[in-house]
Amino acid sequence: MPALPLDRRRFLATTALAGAVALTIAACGAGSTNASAMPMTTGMHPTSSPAMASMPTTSMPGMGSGAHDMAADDGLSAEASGLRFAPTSTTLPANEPDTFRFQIRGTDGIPITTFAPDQTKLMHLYLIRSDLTGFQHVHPTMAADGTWTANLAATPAGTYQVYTSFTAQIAGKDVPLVLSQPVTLPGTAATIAPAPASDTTTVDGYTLAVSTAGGMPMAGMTHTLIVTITRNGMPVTDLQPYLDTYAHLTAVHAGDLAFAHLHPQGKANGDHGGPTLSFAAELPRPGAWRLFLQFETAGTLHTAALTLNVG
Ligand SMILES: [Cu+2]
Repeated sequence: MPALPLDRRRFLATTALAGAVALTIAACGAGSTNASAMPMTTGMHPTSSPAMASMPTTSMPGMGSGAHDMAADDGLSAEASGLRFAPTSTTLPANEPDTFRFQIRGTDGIPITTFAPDQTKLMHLYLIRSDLTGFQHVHPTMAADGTWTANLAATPAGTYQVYTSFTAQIAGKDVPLVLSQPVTLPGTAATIAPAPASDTTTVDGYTLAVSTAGGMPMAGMTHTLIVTITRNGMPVTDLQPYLDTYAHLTAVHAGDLAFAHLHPQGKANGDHGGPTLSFAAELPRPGAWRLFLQFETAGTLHTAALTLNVG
């Protein structure tokens, strides 16, 4: 990955609003400089309304494990805080399920093997296509030697950014980071035109409406993002816990692929989340942000996406 300008390093503090759950966003702002620059991804974990309403709000929890490393907060660097994201290969076969292996190594080249869970997982991996399609979010497993294996679904050819989000434990200290690398899946890659901005989207029969208090969000300012989920015009109230919350929101910035990541601190409680999920989000740069919202009902994970314009 190319070195990222520091001005893209933004720390996004996300606080779940209505739910009163605090979310932390690792802002990803760096712009790719290579020809196949990838879009930015911002991840946010939304907080569900009712169950979390009584949770205290904490800003910038860094997943509750300490401050994020500022240099890595745009998610576009492969190395930060003395740790390096080292994939076995940065080329993967297209159109077939595959495994992606990597290590998180220290400056001495030795793989790190101690990690703290974040949102119930030791490692979160996101694969996002440079045109902001092809979103995958999986949880790799680690072998004793520190080699992580992620099972990826069949993926179309193209250029992707692979983000790893984790909290390494180094000398007794938690080091939360988002590191990433470009990965190529050779073949004919059809670029999909960017989706126009919209305040609604549908997935699997669910309709998601996104509203922002005060109109269009402005870059660098904290806004409350409210997502309301309905089905056939009726409020959805049977969201199940997914990674300890009722939804997971990832945002990628079109043009520079900055990755922002929102982690709620509150935990979901029972299969009755919804219909409203609230986030406090600060998006560091103007332009289009692609939001990927994941939620679970009846044991099925749904992934919705929409484009949000930031002024
Ligand atoms: Cu995850």
